[in-house]
Amino acid sequence: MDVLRLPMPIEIPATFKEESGHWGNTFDKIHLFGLTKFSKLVYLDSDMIVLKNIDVLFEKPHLSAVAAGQLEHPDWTRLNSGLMVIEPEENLAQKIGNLSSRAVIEVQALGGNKIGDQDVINAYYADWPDRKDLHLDEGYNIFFTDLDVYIGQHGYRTSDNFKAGLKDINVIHFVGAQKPWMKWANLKHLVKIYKSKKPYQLERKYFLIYLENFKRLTTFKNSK
Ligand SMILES: [Mn+2]
Repeated sequence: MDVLRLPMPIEIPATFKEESGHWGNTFDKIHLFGLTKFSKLVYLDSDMIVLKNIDVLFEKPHLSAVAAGQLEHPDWTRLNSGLMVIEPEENLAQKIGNLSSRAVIEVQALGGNKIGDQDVINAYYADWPDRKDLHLDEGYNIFFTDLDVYIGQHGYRTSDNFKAGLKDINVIHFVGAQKPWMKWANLKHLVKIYKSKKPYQLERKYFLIYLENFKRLTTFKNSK
């Protein structure tokens, strides 16, 4: 496995440094745009599971990504940086990083007090919402909390529940501050869905699939 050491970290804007919590750790993601060692990258967050072969993404143009959650929230038009097709360019990471002050203004205008890499990338690619040619199907970045509604109401399917004419769920994204690999995650998730009024059967099912695979991987590592 090839490990690339990061150059200088990209600093999170001081205005939001205290408030940004786990998002404050995401700014290094911007360095992906400068990895000119590669002509094209398909980036995936580590809080995702891939259910189907997604090699086809290497045929997609720079900044292909998903406006994740848009079918449920029509005003969510910006790209989600959990999965992105990137063609790195010299100095591009720096140029994007330089827009963090504009991102701060945009986030404040929307009443937010947290900032992440995604806000900066969206500030740089401000025309992305109108670039329909870059919008991947939502099946490439589905929030685990939306699984029940996407399968129940928006025409999606998983491979173990094959129905003709439906759209594939290729990648599930475990968004939020509570990640499945954290301590007490399983218990906390149970409590959360127990209190929730929403359907949660598939959300729970895939949360457990993540845990199972995670356990398998860590057992493998420890046995070596
Ligand atoms: Mn993520």
